[in-house]
Amino acid sequence: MLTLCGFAASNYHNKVKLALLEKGVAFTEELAWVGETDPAASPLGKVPYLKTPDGAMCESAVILEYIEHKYPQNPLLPADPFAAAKVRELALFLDLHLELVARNLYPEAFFGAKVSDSVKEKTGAQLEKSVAAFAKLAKFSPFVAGDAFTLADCAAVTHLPLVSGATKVVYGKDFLADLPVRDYLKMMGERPHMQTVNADRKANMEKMMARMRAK
Ligand SMILES: N[C@@H](CCC(=O)N[C@@H](CS)C(=O)NCC(=O)O)C(=O)O
Repeated sequence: MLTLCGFAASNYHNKVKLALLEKGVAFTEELAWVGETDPAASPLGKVPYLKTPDGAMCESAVILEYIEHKYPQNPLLPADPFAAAKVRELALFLDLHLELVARNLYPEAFFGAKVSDSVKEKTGAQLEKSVAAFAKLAKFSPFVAGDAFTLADCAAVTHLPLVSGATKVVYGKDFLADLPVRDYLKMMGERPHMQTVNADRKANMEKMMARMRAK
């Protein structure tokens, strides 16, 4: 049995959770807040991490690859190696060039802290380039990598709302406004497993905010 460790307000946790649900792989969840993680499983203290009968691993992209290899049912990657590489390319873009960059804005956008003007400037310039590049790769036809639900959707549906939200709050402009992201998220939000992920996210977000207020 697999155990997904982390917390449901985390976009990376939900990226993996959605993949497990869509593939129909049995798993349990174990609550691990930042600061309360298992250092042997996640040496950087990040979530999510996955406990398996063979041992634990961290990094959501690696976890998705493991799940895909181990449980081939309901594949989240095309069989053709080139098509699969294009899906991975998009998933990596979403993690590395969009989410990780936008993350610099989260303290101000979501947690009531301040981000310096120089960080805002650098992040804004980087995001403009990243979004333009992402627009060239993304298909939204109707899924982010084409006509099938893939692991790139697991990243897109969990990261894009944060990129939109953070840029809207910090710059007064949604950097993804020219892409069909709203329609895409609406369509994805109709998937039953996404509804589970979103309901758990909202409930956990309240707990996380209460924890932060108590500190
Ligand atoms: N590259 C990591 C990123 C995971 C990540 O940044 N998770 C956040 C929560 S959404 C976290 O654990 N932050 C705490 C930290 O970075 O110390 C992955 O793909 O799993």
